[in-house]
Amino acid sequence: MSEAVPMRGKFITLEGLEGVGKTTNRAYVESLLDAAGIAFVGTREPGGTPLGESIRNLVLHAGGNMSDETELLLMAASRVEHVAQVIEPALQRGKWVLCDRFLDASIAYQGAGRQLGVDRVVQVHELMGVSIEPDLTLLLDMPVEAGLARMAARGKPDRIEQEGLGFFERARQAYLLRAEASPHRVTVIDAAQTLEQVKSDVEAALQPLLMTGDAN
Ligand code: T5A
Repeated sequence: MSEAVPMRGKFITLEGLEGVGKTTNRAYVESLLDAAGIAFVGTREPGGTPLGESIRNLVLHAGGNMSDETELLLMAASRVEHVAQVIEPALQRGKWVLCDRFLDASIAYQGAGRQLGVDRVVQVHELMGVSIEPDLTLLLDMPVEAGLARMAARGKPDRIEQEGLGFFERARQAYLLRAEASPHRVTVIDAAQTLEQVKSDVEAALQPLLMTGDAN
């Protein structure tokens, strides 16, 4: 007798600029999934696999110049490994995947921030066969300067955090355009509110998925 195929898991991503609270709210979403008895994998980009973590180190901390195109290809290479080795297998086993940043980040940072163009970013991923789309994206949004101020207390900025305001403003607008184009997938959350209010909005955004999802 053949084994029953598990219901495919749900794919949730957290997006937004530096300091908006992705890491803080990822921990909160994990606690909600735990409370609901849902088996999940928590992960991040760039990274999520041994090779991806090496790429993360390279792309965020490499000295000298790196071309914008190389930066895009490194982000995409990390993602290809991540989808093949972690995300897709987990979803197929019925686990949920909670990911700190995904393709929207490349569209915002490399497509708009670096001005490589959204189409080029999408094309690179299509060429590499990355077609998976999140079921829910929580876009934490707040004015750029306020987010950067939160990060300032944390010490030495990485290579991308050293960019100027114009870079982050372009990335923010690209994120908001993504949300406008896909309201069924992307929920924008005002990250400038108190943490309690942000968590409450995060929980409300997650509710519909929790109700339709299969607790494993
Ligand atoms: N990148 C990534 C690309 O360019 N292209 C890509 O395709 C991908 C995938 C990754 C870098 O790589 C770039 C983007 C990034 O530059 P990262 O570590 O994932 O780096 O991203 P960061 O944004 O740098 O992540 P951080 O952990 O640094 O920021 P978070 O997670 O948004 O913020 P968090 O949760 O650490 O909070 C920051 C501070 O604010 C406080 C927290 O306690 C913390 O001190 N805080 C609040 N304070 C008041 N009120 C609230 N509501 C608060 N929420 C959090």
